[in-house]
Amino acid sequence: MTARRALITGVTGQDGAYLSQFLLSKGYEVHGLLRRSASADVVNSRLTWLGIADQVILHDGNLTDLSGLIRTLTEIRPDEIYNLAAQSFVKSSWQQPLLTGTVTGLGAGNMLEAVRLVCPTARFYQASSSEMYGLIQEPIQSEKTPFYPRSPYAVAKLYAHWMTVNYRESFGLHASSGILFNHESPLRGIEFVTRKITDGVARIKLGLRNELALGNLDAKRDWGHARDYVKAMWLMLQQDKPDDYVVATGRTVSVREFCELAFGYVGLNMDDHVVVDPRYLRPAEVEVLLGNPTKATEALGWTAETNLEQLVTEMVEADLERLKQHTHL
Ligand code: NDP
Ligand code: GDR
Repeated sequence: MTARRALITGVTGQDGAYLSQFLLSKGYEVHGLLRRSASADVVNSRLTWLGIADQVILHDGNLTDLSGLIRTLTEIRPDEIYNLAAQSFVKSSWQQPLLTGTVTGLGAGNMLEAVRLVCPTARFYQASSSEMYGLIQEPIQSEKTPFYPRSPYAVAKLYAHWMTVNYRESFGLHASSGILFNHESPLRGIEFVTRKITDGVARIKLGLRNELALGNLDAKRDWGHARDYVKAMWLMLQQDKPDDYVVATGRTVSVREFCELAFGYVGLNMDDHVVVDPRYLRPAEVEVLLGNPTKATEALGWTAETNLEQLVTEMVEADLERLKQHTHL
């Protein structure tokens, strides 16, 4: 039997790397869309970190280039397509609102068009986000909770989400949307708050720095592990019918509590090191998110396997290790 083929956009990002690893373990032939960079040597560092860089087949491409997407799909003929590519940093979306709309919003539209034209029977996953709930309309958010986006990023994601629903309903595509709450890992981008904290904790512990500047310490998030969340993406595409699912842990904690856990793990007190810097505040904040993953649990058999304490431990240890290697401490 020939191996099933998957195409992942955003393959060089956090989720793209873990999803590649997961699909390879299932025997898939894994293809990834790679946007050209002048720093090609660092571009697939996450795949390298996981030891799978030579097993993923990379194709030059960009979500904003529809003709390129059509050619790539024609060449690969994938069975499953995971659209993970995006300008994904919420804070940057106020600086680059139209770029974010073009990539994160219209880019998903391009991908759906390409699928409709080239391989309409392929299964499609869209990386939707809990940010779409923004100014929350219910204390616990489920698939039925109304959306209220609070950033250009969230507005763009909402467009992509509804295009996915619309292409499913209009053209019968097997297109599913995963409304994923925050998920982190040692491969998280350094600008996101969890990784910024664990990297900061490791630097302070190793005596490389004494201070960590953060923004809103009261914001609360439902944080899980990326390795667990990519399994939910795959499970959605194994169902007979496409649908939308919330993927979350069902527990929310503040940035302050995340800091306490991370500093506490290495025997430090956050109050001795954390300072608030208004530069990291946002024009409009998402104060709290808390997801209800019941549908994913009942329909997909999915649950978060890693708790917050384990996640923090893994991230701090990985950053300590990385810094020790780089600084030869
Ligand atoms: P990352 O920011 O780590 O990865 C984003 C990926 O998109 C990178 O591979 C990046 O490439 C690629 N990319 C950016 N712009 C383009 C473009 N124009 N054309 C092609 N590729 C592009 O994100 P995550 O892995 O954390 O998240 C994956 C997806 O899930 C994103 O869509 C994100 O918005 C969404 N999401 C993430 C959540 C989370 O908590 N992590 C929660 C909910 C949704 P490069 O390496 O070249 O920059
Ligand atoms: P988020 O993640 O915006 O939820 O989007 P991020 O880690 O950037 O922020 C989480 C919360 O922490 C507060 N915060 C800070 N954030 C950053 N980045 N840096 C700081 O110094 C800082 N101090 C406090 C923020 O204000 C915010 O409230 C992530 C991304 O992965 C999106 O792509 C994804 O869709 C959502 O998660 C779900």
